[in-house]
Amino acid sequence: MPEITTDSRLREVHAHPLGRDILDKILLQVGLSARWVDNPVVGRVRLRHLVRLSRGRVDAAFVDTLVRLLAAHPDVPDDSPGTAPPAWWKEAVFYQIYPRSFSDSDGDGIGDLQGIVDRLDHLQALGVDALWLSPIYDSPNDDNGYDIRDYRAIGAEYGSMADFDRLLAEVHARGMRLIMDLVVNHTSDEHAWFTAALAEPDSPYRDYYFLRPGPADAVPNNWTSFFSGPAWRHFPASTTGAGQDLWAMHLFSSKQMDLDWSHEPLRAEVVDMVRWWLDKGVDGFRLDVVNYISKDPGLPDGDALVGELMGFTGVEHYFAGPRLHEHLRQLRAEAFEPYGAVSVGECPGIGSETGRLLTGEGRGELDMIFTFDHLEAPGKVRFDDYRYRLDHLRDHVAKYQREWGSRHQVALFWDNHDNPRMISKVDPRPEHRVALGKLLAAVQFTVRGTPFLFQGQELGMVNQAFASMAGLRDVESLNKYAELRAAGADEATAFGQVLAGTRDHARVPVAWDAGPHGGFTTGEPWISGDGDHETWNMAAAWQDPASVLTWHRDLIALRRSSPALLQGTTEFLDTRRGRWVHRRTAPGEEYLVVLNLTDADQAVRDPGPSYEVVLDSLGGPPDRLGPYGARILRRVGD
Ligand code: TEU
Repeated sequence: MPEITTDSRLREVHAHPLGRDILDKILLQVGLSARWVDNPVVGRVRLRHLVRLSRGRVDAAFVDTLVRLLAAHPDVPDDSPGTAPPAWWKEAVFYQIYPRSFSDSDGDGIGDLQGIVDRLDHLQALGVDALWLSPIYDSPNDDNGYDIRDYRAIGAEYGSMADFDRLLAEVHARGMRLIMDLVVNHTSDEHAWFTAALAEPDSPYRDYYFLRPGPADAVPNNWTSFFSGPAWRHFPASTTGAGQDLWAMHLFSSKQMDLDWSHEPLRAEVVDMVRWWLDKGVDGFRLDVVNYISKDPGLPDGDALVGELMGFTGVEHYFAGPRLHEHLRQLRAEAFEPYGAVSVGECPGIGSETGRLLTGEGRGELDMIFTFDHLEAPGKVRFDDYRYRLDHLRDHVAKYQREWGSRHQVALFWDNHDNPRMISKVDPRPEHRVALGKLLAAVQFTVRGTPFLFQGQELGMVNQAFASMAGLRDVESLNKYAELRAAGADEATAFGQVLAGTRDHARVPVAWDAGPHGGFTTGEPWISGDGDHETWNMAAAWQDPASVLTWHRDLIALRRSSPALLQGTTEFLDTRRGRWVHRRTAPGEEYLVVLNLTDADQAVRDPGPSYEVVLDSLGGPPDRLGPYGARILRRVGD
C-alpha cells in the first residue's frame, strides 16, 4: 500500500482500505453516493488542495489527521478464499437477550437469569443455536449494566452466580451455546479500580484510566460524549486523595470511565477476567465498542469538521486507534484462542475494508464484527424522524455479500438494544407489520452470514408509543432531552426528537402472553410498553401458523437444512428501486429470494415451473408480490 501524504490524490486515499472506509462514511453522513469519488475530476484532487478548494471547511488539521490515521493502518485485507474448516459460529443463529426486559421470575419487575431458564424451551423451539446476554454483571445500572462495577459478580437483580451456572448448564444441555457481553472500553466509576485510582495518587490503578490533573475550567480536550456533553468529568480536589483537581475521560455516560489500554497491567487484568469466565464454560463474548479501546497518544483535540460530520468531536482519535490490531491480537492469543472461544466485536464507525482487517481468517483478531452503516439512511442519524428505505439495506447487504468472501464472516443484525425497531423505521403502519417482520427475516436468514436475532424480533415487536419522557429510562435519551431543552427546544419538540431515536423502543419487556404486562412480570415492570401484548404475544404467535414467529421458526429450520443458504454463493439478480431478488447456490441446490421493498403490489418475474415455492409471506400468483411481500423458492427442475 503506497504511503499516503498530503500530496496524495483522493483516488489514492480511496484505494487505501481505511481511506476508502473514511471517505465512504463521510459521503454516507452527508447523503452523497460513494460513487462520488469515482468521478475522475474528484479523484485527481490532492489532499493538500482540499483546504483551498473547500474554502477552509476542510482544514490542515483534518488532512494531517487523515494522513496519520492511514499511516497507522497500512495493512490490506486478504480476500483469498478461506481455508479454515466451517466453524460453529458461521452456521449458528444467535439470539440477543437484554436480560432486564426478557423474563422476570421473582416479581421485582426486572428480568432475571431464572426467567431466561424458564424461556429456554421457547428459544429451542424457535431453533436458535446460541444466546448473547447483554451485561448481567454487578452494576449501578447507569447504562443498564454497560457500566460494570465487578466483572466477576452477577448483578443481584439478575440472581446469583449459582443461577448463572445453572443457566449455562441448561443452555449446554440443550446443545446451545452462550456468549457474554465484554465491556472493557470502560468501567463504572464505582468499580474498585476507579475508586482506588481517584483516592490514592500513587495507586497502581491510576494508570488504568485517563486521569488528568487540572482545574474545572481547563478540560483536557474538546472530545464530546456519545451521551451528550464533554467526554470528561471533573473531580474537585476535595474528592480526590491527592487534594488535586482531576479530570477523567468518559466517551459514554459520566459514570462510565474509559480504560487506558496502552497500560499493560490493565490489558493483563482483562485477559485474566476473560479466562475466568471461559474457565466457567462460556462460549465466547460480544465485545462492546471494542474498536474504541486504542486512543491516539496525547489525546489531541478533535477536528471541528469531523465533529460536525460525525456528530461527535474527537471520534477520529479513537474509532480505529494506532494499537487497535495489536491489542486485539493479544486478547485473542492470550484469552480467546486457547479456549476456542468466539469473539464478535461491536465496531461503530468501522466500514467494510477495516472490518475485513479486524475479522479476516488468519489475522488473529476477531471472528466477526457488528458494523452499523446499514442502520440509517444516507444523511440521516438515529434521532431523525424519517422513513427508512429498504433499498439502502439492499445496497448495503449486497456490498458486504460482494466484498466479504469465505475468509470473512458477516454478522447480520437489524434490531438490537441500541436502536428503534427496524419494522417501525421502514413503515409504522400496523397493516404492514407482519409482512415487514417476515421480509426482514427473509433477508436475515437467506443471505450469507451469521444472523443475530434480537429478542422480540421473532414476534414482530415495534416501536412504542411512549406518551412522555416519564416513560423513558435510557441514560442516552434522558441526557439528550436535557441537552435539547438547554439549547432552547420546547418540551414537545425535544421529546419528539428523542422519541424518534430512543433506545427504549427496543428495551420494553417481551410479551409472553395476553396477561398483565404480557406475562413478563407479576410485579411492576421497570419500563412499560404501550400495551399491545393482548394481541401481540409469544403464546398467541405460537398458535398462529401465519405469525412472524412461525415464519422465523420455519426460516431458521430451512437455513439449517441448506448448504446453499449456509455457505453457498450469493448473486443479486434484481436491485432496481423497490426490488430485491437474490439467488443462493451450492452443488445441487438453488434458492431464489424475491422481495417487494414497497408498500404497493408489484409485478415480478414468474420464475417458471423449475421452481417451487417454499415460503411465501402473502401468497398470490407467481408473477405478482403484495406489499412488502417475501417469497422463497427452491429449484426443482432443469
Ligand atoms: O453501544 C455503543 C454504540 O455504538 C451505541 O451506544 C451508540 O454509540 C449510541 O447509541 C450513540 O449512537 C455500546 C452498547 O451496545 C450500548 O448499549 C452502551 O450504551 C454503549 O456501548 C456504552 O457501553
